[in-house]
Amino acid sequence: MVRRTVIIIKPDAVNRSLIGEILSRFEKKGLKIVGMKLMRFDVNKIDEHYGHHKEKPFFKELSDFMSSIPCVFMVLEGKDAVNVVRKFVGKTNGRDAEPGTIRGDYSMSTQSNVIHANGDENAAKIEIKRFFKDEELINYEKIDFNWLYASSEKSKFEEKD
Ligand code: 3AN
Repeated sequence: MVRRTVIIIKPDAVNRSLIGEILSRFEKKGLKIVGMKLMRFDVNKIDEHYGHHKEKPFFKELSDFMSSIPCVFMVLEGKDAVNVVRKFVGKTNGRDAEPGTIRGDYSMSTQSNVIHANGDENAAKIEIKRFFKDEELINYEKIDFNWLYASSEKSKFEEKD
C-alpha cells in the first residue's frame, strides 16, 4: 500500500487564490504534508506527465495552461493516501464531479479543474520521483498520528513503510 501521493494545485486554482482552501481540506482530513513547493511546470515534464494526451487536440492548450504560472506541488502521506486523495479530488470534468469533492466544489471545466492527483499507486511512485528529489521529502512525526488511526491501522500502515 503506497502511503505517499502527489497532488498539483493547477494554475487556475493559483490564479483564483484557492491554494489555502485546497491545502486546508487535506490537512483537516489528516493527510500529512511531507513535500511542498511552488514551481513553474517545466515544458519537457509536461510532455512526460501528459504523454497519454500528446496526440489530443487539446494538448497544446493544456501545455500552455499548465506552464502559464507556477503550480503548487505537494506530496501527501497517510494510510491508503492514493485512494483517499483520488476520491477527494473527484471526476476530471468539474461539472460532473460530485459536490463535496474539490473539483465538484471549485471547478466548472475539464481543463481548468483545479488539481491533479495520481490515478493509481504506480503513478504515485513515478510522479514522486518526477517532481521531487529525495532530500525534498521530509520524514517527521506529527502529534495527531495517534488520534487519526486505531492501533490495528497504525501497525499495518507502519509495516508498509
Ligand atoms: P485526471 O486529471 O482526472 O486524471 P486525465 O489524466 O484524463 O484526468 O487528464 C489529465 C488532464 O488533462 C486533466 N486534468 C485536464 O486538465 C486535461 N484534460 C483531459 N481531458 C481534457 C479535455 N477533453 N479537454 C481539455 N483538457 C483535458
